[in-house]
Amino acid sequence: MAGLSLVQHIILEQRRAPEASGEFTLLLNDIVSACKAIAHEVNRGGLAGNLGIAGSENVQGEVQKKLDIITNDIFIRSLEWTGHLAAMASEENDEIIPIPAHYPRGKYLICFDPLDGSSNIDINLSVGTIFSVLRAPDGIAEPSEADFLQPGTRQVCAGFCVYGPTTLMVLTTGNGVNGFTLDRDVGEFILTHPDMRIPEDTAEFAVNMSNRRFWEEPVRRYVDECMLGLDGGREKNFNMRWVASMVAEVYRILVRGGIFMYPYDTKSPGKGGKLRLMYEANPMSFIVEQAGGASSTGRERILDIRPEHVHQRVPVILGSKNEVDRVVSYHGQHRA
Ligand code: P6P
Repeated sequence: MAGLSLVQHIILEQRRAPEASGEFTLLLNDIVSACKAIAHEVNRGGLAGNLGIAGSENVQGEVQKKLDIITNDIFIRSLEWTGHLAAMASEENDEIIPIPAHYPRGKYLICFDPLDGSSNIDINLSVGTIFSVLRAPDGIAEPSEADFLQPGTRQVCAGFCVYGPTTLMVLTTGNGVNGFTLDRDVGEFILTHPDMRIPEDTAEFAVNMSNRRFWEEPVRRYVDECMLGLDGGREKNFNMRWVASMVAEVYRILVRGGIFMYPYDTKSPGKGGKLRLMYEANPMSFIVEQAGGASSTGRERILDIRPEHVHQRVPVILGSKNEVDRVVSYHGQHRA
């Protein structure tokens, strides 16, 4: 019920799972603490000298912002000592992050993007943290990359924190999706958006139109029809949004519906897409499906993909079910 703190909500959920050991609850609490610390650094911005580039590149070959590094360190330091994780994987780290030998290990793995949309930092637009929790294989003291390569259907939890006008945590553990707003006066996330549901229909699409010439035909057809609306055979006119921050786009879709696309494009053909499967597409797909939406590459359900490496990229088409289904049907027709 609305007004519960996130911790209270997690504990009540734990009580519904009689086999729960409580370790997962403690891990979630540690993730929440990390996101609170990140929210503080993001909101400090220029006051703490946190803006601008760090003068380095990450494994993706992307220029790192100072806050990319700061938030990555916060997430790792907040979780490595807790004894709930067997290893971590971060967008900012090429290799799997082991738990230091002097800390106990736990039974979970976490994949995370510490600051998604960080190109928005210097222009004061919303950014966020995305995380995905998997079970570590039993009896593995030092998990390797291969132990992370589980399909998205094996996630035990997925969530994101969006640092915007308010700081909001969205969470699913497989029993629906709940949104929590950070009450800075008491330092707690409070349940403000219980049981979030995505409307099956929408009149709002989100895509980076500057890539149109690089898309495959089914995506071009779908977007062109949205642009034409009633003049192009669709039953309504459409509106468009593009924030260049996936957390902000997905949150908007959870609140009022919509379709978000970062489809395959020939701009970087070898990459297989822009967004990363393990710590962007999979957690967001778990959340979207739990809220009644759909998430596909255009050719397959994202949660069914068997990962090949931890930084793998995939095309992403997610949001209101009937619109995602339409894009998928166009891919099928195009193949025929
Ligand atoms: P573009 C942010 O870098 C991100 O990974 C997503 O959050 C966002 O949706 C997308 O890339 C923006 O990409 O090419 O429009 O800058």
